Amino acid sequence: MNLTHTKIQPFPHSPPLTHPTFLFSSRSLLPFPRNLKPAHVSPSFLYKKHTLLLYGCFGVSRSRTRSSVSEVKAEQKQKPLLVKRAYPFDEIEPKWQRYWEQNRTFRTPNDVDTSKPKFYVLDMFPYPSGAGLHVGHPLGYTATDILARFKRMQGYNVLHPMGWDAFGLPAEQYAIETGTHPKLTTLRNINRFRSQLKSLGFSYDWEREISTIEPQYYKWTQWIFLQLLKRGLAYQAEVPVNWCPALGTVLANEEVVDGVSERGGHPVIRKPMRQWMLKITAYADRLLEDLDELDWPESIKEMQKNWIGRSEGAEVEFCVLDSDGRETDMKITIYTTRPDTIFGATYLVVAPEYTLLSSIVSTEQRESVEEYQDIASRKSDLERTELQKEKTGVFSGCCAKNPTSGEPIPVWVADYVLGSYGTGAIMAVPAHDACDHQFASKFNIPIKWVVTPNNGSCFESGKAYSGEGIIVNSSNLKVGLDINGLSSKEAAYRVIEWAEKVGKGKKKVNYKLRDWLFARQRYWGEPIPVIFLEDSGESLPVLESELPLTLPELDDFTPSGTGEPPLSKAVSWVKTIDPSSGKPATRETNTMPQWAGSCWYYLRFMDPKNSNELVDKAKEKYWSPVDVYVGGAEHAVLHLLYSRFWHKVLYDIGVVSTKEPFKCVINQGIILGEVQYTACKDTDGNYISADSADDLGEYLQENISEERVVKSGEFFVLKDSPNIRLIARAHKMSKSRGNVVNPDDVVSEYGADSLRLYEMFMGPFRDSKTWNTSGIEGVHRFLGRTWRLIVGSPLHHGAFKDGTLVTDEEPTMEQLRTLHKCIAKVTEEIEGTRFNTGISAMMEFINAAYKWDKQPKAIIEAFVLLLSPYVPHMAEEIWSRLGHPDSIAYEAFPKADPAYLKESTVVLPVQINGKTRGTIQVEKGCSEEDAFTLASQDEKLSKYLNGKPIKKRIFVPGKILNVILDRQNVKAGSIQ
Ligand code: ANZ
Repeated sequence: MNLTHTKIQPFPHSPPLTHPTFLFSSRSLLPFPRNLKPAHVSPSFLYKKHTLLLYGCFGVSRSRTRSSVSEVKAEQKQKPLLVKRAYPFDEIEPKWQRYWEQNRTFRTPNDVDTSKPKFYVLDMFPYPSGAGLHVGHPLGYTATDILARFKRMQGYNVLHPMGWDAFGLPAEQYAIETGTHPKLTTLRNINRFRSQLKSLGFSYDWEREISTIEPQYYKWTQWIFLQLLKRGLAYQAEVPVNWCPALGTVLANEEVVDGVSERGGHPVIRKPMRQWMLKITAYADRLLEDLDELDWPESIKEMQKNWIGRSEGAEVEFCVLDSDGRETDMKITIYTTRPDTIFGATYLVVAPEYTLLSSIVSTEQRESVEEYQDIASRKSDLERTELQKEKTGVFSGCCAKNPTSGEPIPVWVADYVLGSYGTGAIMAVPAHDACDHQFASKFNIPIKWVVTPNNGSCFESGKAYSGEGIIVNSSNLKVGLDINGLSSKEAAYRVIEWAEKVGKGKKKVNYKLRDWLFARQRYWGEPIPVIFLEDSGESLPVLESELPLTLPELDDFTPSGTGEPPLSKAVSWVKTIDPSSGKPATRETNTMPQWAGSCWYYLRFMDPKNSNELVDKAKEKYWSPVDVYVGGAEHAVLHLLYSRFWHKVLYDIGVVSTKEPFKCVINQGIILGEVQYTACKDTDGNYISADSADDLGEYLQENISEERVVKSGEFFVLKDSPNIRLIARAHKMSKSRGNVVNPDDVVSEYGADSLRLYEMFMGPFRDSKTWNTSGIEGVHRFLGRTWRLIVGSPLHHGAFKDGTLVTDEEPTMEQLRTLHKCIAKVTEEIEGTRFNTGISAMMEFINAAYKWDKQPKAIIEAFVLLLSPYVPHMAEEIWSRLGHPDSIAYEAFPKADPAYLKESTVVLPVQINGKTRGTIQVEKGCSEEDAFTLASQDEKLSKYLNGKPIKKRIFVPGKILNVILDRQNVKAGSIQ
């Protein structure tokens, strides 16, 4: 059992959970070759496995932890409400939302004053799923909203839009099941999402709302496709897809689990089909190089680098031998990153789909090879390349010649080599590669050591040594190559030089990045604007003037059963005429993948209604790039890589002015469900402590209700058996676990401001955190306290007062200092996106203010301004009660005055005749005379000074006061 110890301080003194550790297995991102690296972790996989396991826990009130707010509600029907409405959020929130809407408060005008600085802050726009908003959504959205509001108050022109990534599979699947048009389902979901977002008070400019399914939007998605086509960056190719014969449809990778369809469990095979591809590989180097200048999380940059997977090596030709061992004209070209090991290549492997395979395979071996190819076609690349999987393969019946050693070596067919990487063929060096070693050991192929470790250590028998070192057993004077004694690096260089000289190979850079498969056999996507002439089959682009090419209406969304996309059923739409030749033609029936619309939406927000251009040049120049882009880590690779690719193409054709679309990307952590407790039991049903369960080998688990749990030190234990430690676990929220928290419920019970503030206070923005009902009660109480401080306590019958309690008094020095300290901290923390610690500073302010007998208006006003990006409804309400007729949204954010930040007094050591006799507290600019007077009045020091003749005073301002007494005139012993 893998348990993680996490020390966490309880809420609310400090934000909970700082560095959680997740349990996940790694898997490769791409169909990788053999050297799977641990960094290759699929982000989506991370999310699937999101479970947080801990002994110690955080912020969990013993009395209240429930799996959902609805459950809390159900319980509250039986018992009186624990938390009363701390302030009238249910009245003020809808009131201010209406105000903002009616006054178009957050509209960013088309003609902004471009002499002012700009701030473009963007959320990754959501797919409007049928489930509505999840509490995970407001986490990122609140953060961007705080930034947007903060920057507006600092005088920036802010662009803060929202839209919908609205094409997608679920709506189409729902359409197949129910016959409801995907557009209807999608629009319904959009409406729900929009009203949920509005209920949270986000300051989006709703007049810029866009949706990828609107023809006026996808007109430009299609236009970009035509530009790619024009430049040879879109092309057609036969590509293997996941074909499910039983369902008669092509499936997306995520719809295939362990070789069968996710729905129905039918076998899925890989079948070549005509597809549209985008040549992202042409941009591989630029996508890699330009990463360096981005202010993105290092982890994302690393994932993108791994995904692009640049490797330097060589291609070398191995000559195929006939059955008599004579050289033929056929060559097998391999790709290797270790040319230094070439003398150790004791066999070749070609992928089952290697194009030349059928021409080299011997008659005797043909049947077994074909059988093997068939089995391999049913496996995913991932299954094939798993390091732990036992290697399989068949002999092709033919041999090739190692060009360096001159020895004949067998050619095998094995699925651990992929047809899609390098050349689809490798030289296998079993002494120095783990996969080759496993394979050679299984099939009794010779293993030849050609690299010795630099440290002189011996090889571990039964294992490959894959490191670099000094070359041995690598000389053949007949071919003019001797690399013995060289380092791996020098040897690799020498081998490439030799291969180039004798015409048997060359240096080669390879990328793992593949061209982007851009066609889907689906209805609910953007039509690809291409037609095919009926007579010649030639493909032609639809004229730009004919865009948008709209999606035809369809009643039957079921797959055709032949692999033809559903759009082929729209017969009258499919049949068309080529406008330039007048010849009959048919339309492309594949549609674009969901990634297409999200590749460039950030540009459209700059100019959403433009019908002549994708985006107006001047507007693009002003608003680009996006300054802060916030979203989930699951988009670390695909979305962010695809949009960078399109952006670079648009840059090359002069549509955009920056090389990169997103200056700064931030991933918010995910929110896990409430903590659940489990006890371990032995097979007789006795409880055993979680820390000793592993020793048992086999044990049972039982869920424990929170009432039976108590915290003991860092751990959770059974209340009635404190020696039994429990496992405390937080899982990803999911319907099946019943731990989903619905934001609507939280808003109706505590208000949107409480939800916003809680999500920001849960912990560091980028970390994952667990939901905790008592935590939201905590922030709600804080808001209630704030309200009571400024407005006053509720009247005895529960109603809330009008007006405020502030006074017109001049603030005291202490009040000014407290305020300016808070301003400085809140400003610094918003700028550093450390929202949780900014909130702590505001909580400290309120604690301090409760000790004052008067609340001067000047102080409270500034505080309300600080609060407003976080809890805008409450801030607007108090602001208007303070006598301001306009919204708080464009008021200047307070600036901390350094004069109030400095500590004003210093502790000054006082020496008498060179000996420190005490200290005095003085104002910073205090004069020598004042310091001396204070010292003479000090109880301790006075007895040394009073009435004594003074010879000299040495005063260093702020540092020391030294008094030298006139010893001749002092009676002996009087001052010792
Ligand atoms: C011989 C060798 C010896 C290799 C050795 C490695 C270690 P990266 O760095 O990922 O580019 N390879 C090449 N093409 C492959 C394919 N289509 N399927 C599976 N494996 C393939 O990896 C390049 C290395 O992966 C190449 O270097 C090749 O094995 C293997 F001690 O060649 B090497």
